[in-house]
Amino acid sequence: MKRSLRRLSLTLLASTMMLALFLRVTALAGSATPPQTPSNTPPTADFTIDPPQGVAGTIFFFDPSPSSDNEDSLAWLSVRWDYDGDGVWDTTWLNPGNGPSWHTYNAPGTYQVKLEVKDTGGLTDMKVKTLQVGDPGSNTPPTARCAVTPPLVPPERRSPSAQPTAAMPKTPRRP
Ligand SMILES: [Ca+2]
Ligand SMILES: [Ca+2]
Repeated sequence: MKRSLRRLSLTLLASTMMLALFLRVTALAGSATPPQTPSNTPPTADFTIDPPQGVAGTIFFFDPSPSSDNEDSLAWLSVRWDYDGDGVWDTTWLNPGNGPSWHTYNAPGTYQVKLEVKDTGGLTDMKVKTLQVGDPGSNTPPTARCAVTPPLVPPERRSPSAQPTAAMPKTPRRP
């Protein structure tokens, strides 16, 4: 009888300890806050074209370095180009840290140059710029620039000696 009582008390003690342990673990699990994952924001695509306009055969340089991202530096971004705006990407994903890309156009026209930028989180942004490519054979009007040195002085400010002094021919009088 004593032994069975002792066994019962041991069992009760063990159960109590197990329950306490369970409650402790549950409380810890409930109070633990989920890890804070920083929210990613999409990049901002931007680029420059050098020269800003040209003719067929001109080598244009496209620089994506004005692009930016809040979380990734430029070297961590990926860029790709659609130079002629036909909806077909003309490059694979490139590292903008490698500098500008270049392209020439065989035919004159107005092209919608498209840049897509992707960050390491997979978020993207696009930028489109219009590029005028002229005909290398066509003649373009010159740009007129004029400068006068020294500046012209209005006639009323001229000195009398500067006036033309040619004498009027006298008409012979009739007798
Ligand atoms: Ca980002
Ligand atoms: Ca294309």
